[in-house]
Formats: sequence, structure tokens, C-alpha cells
Amino acid sequence: MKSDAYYSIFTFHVMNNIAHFLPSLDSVQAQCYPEFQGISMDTPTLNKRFHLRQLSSQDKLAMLRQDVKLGLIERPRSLPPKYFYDEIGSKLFDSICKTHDYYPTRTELALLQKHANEIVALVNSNTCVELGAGTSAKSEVLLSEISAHFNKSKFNYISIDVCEEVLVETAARLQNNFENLFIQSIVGEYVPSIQVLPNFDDPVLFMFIGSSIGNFTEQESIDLLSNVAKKMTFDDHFLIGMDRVKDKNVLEQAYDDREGVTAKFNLNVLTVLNKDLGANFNLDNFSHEAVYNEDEQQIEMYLISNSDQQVHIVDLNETLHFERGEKILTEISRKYSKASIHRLLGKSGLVEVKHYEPDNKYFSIVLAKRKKE
Ligand code: AVJ
Repeated sequence: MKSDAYYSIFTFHVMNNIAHFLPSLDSVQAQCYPEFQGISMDTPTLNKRFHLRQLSSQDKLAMLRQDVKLGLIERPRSLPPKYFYDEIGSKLFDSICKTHDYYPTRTELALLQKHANEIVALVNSNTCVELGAGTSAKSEVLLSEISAHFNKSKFNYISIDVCEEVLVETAARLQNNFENLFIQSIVGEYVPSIQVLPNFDDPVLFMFIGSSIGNFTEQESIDLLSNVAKKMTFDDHFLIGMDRVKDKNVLEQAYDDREGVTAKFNLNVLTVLNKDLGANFNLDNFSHEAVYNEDEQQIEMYLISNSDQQVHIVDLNETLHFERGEKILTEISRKYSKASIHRLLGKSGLVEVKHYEPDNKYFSIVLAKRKKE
């Protein structure tokens, strides 16, 4: 319907107050996305409402090599979960969120819908910074509320994610939905991305929803949250979504859905290694497994070798020997109690302002502030 107009606004913009943090990258999108060529270059700067920044793209492959060396060659074998999210993996994750068995997404969405009004009034902030933004499906609830709260005056959304394709696609959708929205997307890992953020003049709402914090060990979580806390002023807020400890069967089914999407998602990481490192994993020779480790209060996802086999990785000049039944840990997803949430926030320099949970206590959304020393 409005596809031409739509692309003409889907270009770069640097807001005045955050102009210093991102160099002008007008040419980048034209290079990466040929379908936009000519448009971003022709549009007057004043209409530009989207800006994309790549952090350390040149190092990406080196990091993958390093992580695979550290994780796959040494035993017990493991891979960092961030490598799930190539374009296909990101789409598969989206499909997981729509399965019946994966309860977190719809539970958190319902919580956000219920409390968005109160949250937005409380934080009174027209700038959101979201870690692990993905398709922003849940954050859109808040963006919509913010837009209404400020009577459709300009507001800012800074989305951070490792998947560039999803960031770009999402920015287009959001700009179509909110003509007063200015977006800056950063393709990068959380901590380096947080470090390049400017100091904002107005109160900021930081967001880390979807329970992505669960992928990190206790110490890594503290490091990550502390990094955000250090960026925060005492007027800023931090909204964090965390999955709760619950019945083992419910948890295991959420990570081994009956439609088999999670299994595909898990196996896809091997496709990523085949593609990016010239490995020759045969996906039929591995199986998906998800177990809830009650002592550690975490789901552990594994890929299990179905047979004795060898896998060659051309880029690393390595041959891996897998025994039948041998496991690769591909993800942990930690589950929290109210007590462990308070502990984690406390150790990260944060204090809880509000705690939202549904009747079944399946999920928590916590609104926190920076702790005054
Ligand atoms: C995106 C990390 C929140 O741990 O629940 C879903 C990823 N893995 N199913 C989670 C995931 C398998 C998800 N997070």
C-alpha cells in the first residue's frame, strides 16, 4: 500500500542528543541492502529516522573460531548460545515463541500488556534502550504506550542485537507503526554495545526482557547487569524479564516442544558452523536434548552425538572425534525464584521498584533502579 513512502523514511537519522555517539553511516545500508539503494542517499537528512551501527563485524569470524576452539575441542564440549541467531536461527526462535509448549513469551507479553500503562507512567521516559531486541514484539507494547503517554511527540528506541537482519526488518516495521519514533540499532554483543552508549540527558528505560539473562552464569549476569547499572543515572529504570523456577516437566517441555521447533533451533547451530567455518556436521547424526538441572536451577540444552563419528572443520584445520552419546552443551537457561532475583539485583548495584508476576508465578518482570550507595 504505502511501500514507497515507507522505504523513503526507512533511512538513517541521528537524533540531536545522541548525535555524538554514532558516526554517520549513510552508505552502509545502501551497501548491505541493495533494495534500498538510492533512497537513503536521496532522502533529506531531516527525515531520516533510522541509524544502524555495526560493532566489530570484522572480528566476528575470529571470535567464532576462538569460541569453537575453546568450546568444541576441549571437553566437556560446549558452544555459546549467541551462535544460534543467524537469520535462520532467529526465525526459528520466533517460531519457538509461538509454540504451545514454550510458555515464556506469551506469559511475559500478557504481563507487559497488563502493566505497560503503569510502567510507562512510572518511568516517564521517552528513550528506550533494549538489549537483545530481536523482533521487538514484546517491547512494541511499551513503545506504543510511550507514544501515547507523550502525545505522539518524538521518542527514541535504541535496539541492540547480534542479528543485523532482524534489527533492520524490525526497524522498518516499527517506523511504519510509529511515525514519531527514532531508531538507532547496534549490531553487537551486549557489553561492548552498552559501552558505546552516550550519556542521555533525559531519563532512560533500559530493557532486558525475554529472560535472555538466563543464558548467562551467575557471575556473567552480575557483570552484565552491573555494566548497565553503571550507565544508569538515578532517574533511569531497568526492566528485566526473568523466567521462574517451576515444575520440571513444564520446563523440559518448553525446551523440547512437541512441534520439534526447539530441536531444529538447537541443531541449526551446527549449520552455522558448517557455513561459517567450513565444518561438515551431519545434522542427522545429532539429537536435541533439554534437561532441567534442579540443583543449578537451569535448563541445559545439549546436542548428542548419535554415533561414533568424526567431524572436520576446515577453517580450524581440526578433526573432532565424537563418541556415541557424547554431548555438546549449547545453552543454559537459568530459572529464578523471588529470592534469587533479589540477590542478583543486589549484587549488580540495582534495587527493585516493582515486581510483576502472573497468578501462576511462571514469570517475573522486574522494574529496577540504580542503587544509591
Ligand atoms: C532467548 C535465551 C530467552 O532461554 O528461553 C528458547 C532461548 N532456547 N528455547 C530461553 C531458547 C530454547 C531463550 N532465550
